[in-house]
Amino acid sequence: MIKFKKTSKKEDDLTNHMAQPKKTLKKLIPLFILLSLSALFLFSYHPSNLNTTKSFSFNPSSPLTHQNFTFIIKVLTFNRLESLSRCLNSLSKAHYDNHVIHLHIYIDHFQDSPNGYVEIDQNLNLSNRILDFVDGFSWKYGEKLVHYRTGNAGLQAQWLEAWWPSSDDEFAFVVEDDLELSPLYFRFLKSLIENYYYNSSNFSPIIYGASLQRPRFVPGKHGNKMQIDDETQLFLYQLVGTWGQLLFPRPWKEFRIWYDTHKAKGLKPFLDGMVTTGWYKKMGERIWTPWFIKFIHARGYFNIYTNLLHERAFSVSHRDAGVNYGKSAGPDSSLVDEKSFDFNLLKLQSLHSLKWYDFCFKEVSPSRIIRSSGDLVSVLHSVQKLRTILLVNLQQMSESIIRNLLCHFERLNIQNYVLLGPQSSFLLDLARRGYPVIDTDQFIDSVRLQSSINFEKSDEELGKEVVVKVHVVRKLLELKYNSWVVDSDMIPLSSDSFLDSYDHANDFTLGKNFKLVFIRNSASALKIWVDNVVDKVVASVATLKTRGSNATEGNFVNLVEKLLEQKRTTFNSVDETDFSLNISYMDANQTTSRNEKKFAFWSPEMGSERIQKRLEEFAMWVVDSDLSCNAVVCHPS
Ligand SMILES: *[C@@H]1O[C@H](CO)[C@@H](O)[C@H](O)[C@H]1NC(C)=O
Ligand SMILES: *[C@@H]1O[C@H](CO)[C@@H](O)[C@H](O)[C@H]1NC(C)=O
Ligand SMILES: *[C@@H]1O[C@H](CO)[C@@H](O)[C@H](O)[C@H]1NC(C)=O
Ligand SMILES: *[C@@H]1O[C@H](CO)[C@@H](O)[C@H](O)[C@H]1NC(C)=O
Ligand SMILES: *[C@@H]1O[C@H](CO)[C@@H](O)[C@H](O)[C@H]1NC(C)=O
Ligand SMILES: CC(=O)N[C@H]1CO[C@H](CO)[C@@H](O)[C@@H]1O
Repeated sequence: MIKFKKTSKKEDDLTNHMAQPKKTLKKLIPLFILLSLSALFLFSYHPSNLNTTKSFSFNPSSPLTHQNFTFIIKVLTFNRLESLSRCLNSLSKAHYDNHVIHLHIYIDHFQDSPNGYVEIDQNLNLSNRILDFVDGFSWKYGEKLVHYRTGNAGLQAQWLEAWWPSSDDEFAFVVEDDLELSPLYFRFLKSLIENYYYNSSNFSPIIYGASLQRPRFVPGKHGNKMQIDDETQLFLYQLVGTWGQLLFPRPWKEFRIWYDTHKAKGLKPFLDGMVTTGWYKKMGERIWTPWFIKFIHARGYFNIYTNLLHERAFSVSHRDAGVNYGKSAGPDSSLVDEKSFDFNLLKLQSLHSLKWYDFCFKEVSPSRIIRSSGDLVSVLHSVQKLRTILLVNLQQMSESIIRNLLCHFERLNIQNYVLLGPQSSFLLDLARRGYPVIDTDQFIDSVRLQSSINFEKSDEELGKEVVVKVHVVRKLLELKYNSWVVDSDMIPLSSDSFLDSYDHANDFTLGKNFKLVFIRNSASALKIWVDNVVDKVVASVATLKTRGSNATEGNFVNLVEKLLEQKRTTFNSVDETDFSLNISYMDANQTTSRNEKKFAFWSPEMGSERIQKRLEEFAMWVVDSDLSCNAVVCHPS
């Protein structure tokens, strides 16, 4: 039993970044089988009907004027009476300011004892003492509910089965028994809920809760050190913090459903590049966080954290001997107390002014949506260092292909791009996840104010796309950036695929095959662009209808090419097949040396399914069934 229990130390490593314990797996295997059996057993009963005792120990006549949202503390405990006692006492000493607070205590059952009756008796005695203590514990702030299991559930089931929100106004605060809470913790959580949940100007559906622990761990391999400036009291981070985690109702429900779907289909929460995936491979279903992390990664959700300095936090873990540690590791942080901390000085800034960090602890900038050329300037600063910008057109490509492309950018550390597409929930989702986007519909409106552009219905999308590209390139030239203009029917094969390696005799380089344009930043290019291209391209798009709409004819490269020819401006013409893989016909087996190639591309006629199949053959399909990247790749920043 002890052997098994120690394994749950992994869970705490999530927050503690301690060296992984070197427990031999051999010893664990029989226990694992036992666990699987007990999991099966658990599956067949409905936990809320059994072993549940309810007691209402608060005085109903007390003034409950502040009752608004429902707040439930979920204490998860097992076999540490002293820890549980310290934990519950700290909870009962906190300030609740007349808010009704429910306390639900989940007591896991001991496991089968291989060492016979002596051990069984010890376990039974301990369980009885814990039940006696919990029964005698008075909770005056709301309902107390005790759930005593009939078999060992383990941490995963303890967490996952602890809560199904009964409304969007119900919040769960999950507390493992070796935690101790600051008397101020609830005041803090209440103000978070009021400010970031009920204040609609700060609400975001992608915030799943708040962790009260001191943040310490970065799960992405080779991720950044956790460095936060002293002025930052609150920030957003994707990682769950299991030492005092407040959960918001909707994301938790979504998670439970997502978990069911994936579990039932035999999918695993593997996410390459994450330390936690290694834990899952060793620990399997005994831990729950790899599942939650995978879900959060797929959805692009965030958690609120505090940075209170001097190693302080509203919740600390004592890392007690017993379940998680061979011997007590002592508290991980110090508790915020009323004397040393002025709660009134805590600033809850607006959501958009907080800093956001991903699993690599790299800062992400959600909601960079460019609606006019004026919006470009600040975004350009945030995406690049090399004075070269990639404009990636998303039009006419399926969502899965685009998400796959973005994962390649992430792997290759290509950051100097802006995505361009029509207004859609997909585009907004990309922006929300931190990708910079140009909303062509709004951008075109900002251009229309300056000149009169009107398209026939049939040319509308194409026309907008071309006109927006023309205007964006102009702005880039004015700001002295080189531009690449590409569609999303290609994949770069190396980090420097987009580095400028072309003949510098000409400012313009046009590709014949897959709509690739490179425009070098120069005074002459800007002059040509300003004098000729903008108006002419707009005019040619507008007259497309007279020649019949034709995607090939109307595309950006062709239009630029025609105009440069008209103006007798020389340009480089490159054949992309010289430095690319055409995966439409190439066999993955025949590929001699992928390393020398810059891009992979395919014919636009191939349907999404065939493209995906081909990309899989070439090992270039790097998204999972949720269409999220199957790896987290951290690059030092
Ligand atoms: C368990 O408790 C009973 C009664 O309190 C006691 O007689 C017995 O010795 C205890 N067993 C162990 C193993 O502690
Ligand atoms: C809601 O949040 C906004 C932005 O932070 C803030 O200006 C406003 O005062 C808040 N409203 C309330 C009622 O707190
Ligand atoms: C579209 O343009 C291409 C190249 O200019 C031409 O070969 C093709 O026939 C055109 N298709 C239509 C439907 O006009
Ligand atoms: C790529 O391969 C497809 C299929 O063989 C072919 O139709 C297409 O012309 C090729 N593209 C280039 C640029 O070679
Ligand atoms: C490519 O190689 C794999 C493994 O060697 C083989 O199974 C497959 O049939 C080959 N594909 C083609 C098209 O030859
Ligand atoms: C459960 C409940 O009544 N919630 C309300 C609390 O107050 C906020 C803001 O005043 C409302 O939006 C909630 O509906």
